[in-house]
Amino acid sequence: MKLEALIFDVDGTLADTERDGHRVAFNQAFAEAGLDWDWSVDLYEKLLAVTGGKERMHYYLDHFNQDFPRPAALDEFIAGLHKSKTKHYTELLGQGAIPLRPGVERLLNEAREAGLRLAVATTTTPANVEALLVNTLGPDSMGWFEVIAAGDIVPAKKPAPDIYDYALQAMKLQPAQCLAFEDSENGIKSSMGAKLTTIITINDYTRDHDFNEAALVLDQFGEPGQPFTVLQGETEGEYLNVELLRQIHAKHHALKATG
Ligand code: XBP
Ligand code: MG
Repeated sequence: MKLEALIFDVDGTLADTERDGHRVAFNQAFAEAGLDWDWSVDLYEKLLAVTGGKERMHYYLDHFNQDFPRPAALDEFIAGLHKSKTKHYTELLGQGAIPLRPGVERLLNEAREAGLRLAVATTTTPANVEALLVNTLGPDSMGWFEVIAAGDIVPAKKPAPDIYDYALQAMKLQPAQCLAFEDSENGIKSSMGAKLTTIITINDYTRDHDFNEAALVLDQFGEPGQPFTVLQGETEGEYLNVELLRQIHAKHHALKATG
């Protein structure tokens, strides 16, 4: 089967958004609401076990702040905080706080030139995807992606496969026609659940995650003169480009066919 499309996770994969973006915005929303909740870099690593900002706040209360007197309408309270967090997050990105990771812009451009179809599959809120893309790649970049599957569009967030299944269905593609790009264990559980060959680029929060099922684990996409380091699997080349992606895709499917 021919490689037709690339499906990208956003947070951690396209950009290192968690520590200096989402985490900071959560803390700004908490302070603005008069709460003394403070999500440190270390605590946030534990909280990342749960995807989705609203879900993450529930998890925080259940496991790390059980004494907090919960309002009767807890879901509405959390939804209000989350709305404020999204406002702070998109403002941060509007200030150019978070760049794309190395090789991301180049690879997206090369893929477009080669006629590969592009999609996003993420648990983050749609406004956050737009803020990242528009502020790093320009106002037209939302249109580069045929499908932006994001946030509450499916009720079951990663590690459930639903968000990838949604993107595949919207593009009318089989998983074997695509490659997925992820950075985390919840992410690869989701993409592999949707039967997608997955390439991982790790970051500081995810370097110790289990990526056993990945086709390849790299430290970054890489750039000419700034090669990636291969952490798991085998590949040629120094940076991800369309030719290398086609090779990885073909090799993986040949391996699968021989069992
Ligand atoms: C990303 C997430 C998101 C962001 C916060 O995970 O879990 O929840 O941390 O975004 P992935 P929201 O990269 O696996 O998609 O607050 O908008 O949910
Ligand atoms: Mg991610």
